[in-house]
Amino acid sequence: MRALILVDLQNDFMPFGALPVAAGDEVVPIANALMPRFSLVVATQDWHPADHGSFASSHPGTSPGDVTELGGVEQVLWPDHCVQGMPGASFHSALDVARIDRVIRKGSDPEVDSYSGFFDNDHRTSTGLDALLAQHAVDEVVILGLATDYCVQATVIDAIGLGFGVTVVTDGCRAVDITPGDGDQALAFMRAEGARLTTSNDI
Ligand code: VGL
Ligand code: ZN
Repeated sequence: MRALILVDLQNDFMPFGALPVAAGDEVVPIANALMPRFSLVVATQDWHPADHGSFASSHPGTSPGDVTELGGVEQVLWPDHCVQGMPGASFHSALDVARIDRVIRKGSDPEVDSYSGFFDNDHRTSTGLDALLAQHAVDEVVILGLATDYCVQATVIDAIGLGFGVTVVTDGCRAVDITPGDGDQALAFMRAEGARLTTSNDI
């Protein structure tokens, strides 16, 4: 059984959002086109408390882009984004949310970030996504969303580690690209780790 995982298709990661991903909105129609082909669609949702430790605003004297440590792991500091209940945390208004079977919220613990849809960045706490997929006898996941170089990569790598067959829909992903090329490098890394890269036409 195959499931579709949509990563963080939220307003704050769109070009008009607080943590903008260039052309991030272009992946929404791709998600909409693919959802009807899957009997299980899961969407992850970055869901931070207002004082989350990944926000530069939570660490006086720092700026977005600075690197620190959080939950015992390296942490890039971000602008405030995807604050629980705020419009920036909502899914893009054009996303066909009626086709989403389950939403997995992540990043709620202020003391550790959660890029992956499966585990917090310290790998100590599960979001429940693994159990949900097991319950539906899923052995293959198809993944797209935002952002390639952070939450997509982390979700893909955890899915591979958990034993799922993983396909990344490359035209359904866009990168933050703090350093130009980060997104391409992330795709190459995912492929090297065992992910299959394809385009939405081939799903
Ligand atoms: C993400 C940075 C911070 C993502 C989430 O969805 O890739 N990136 N929080
Ligand atoms: Zn976040």
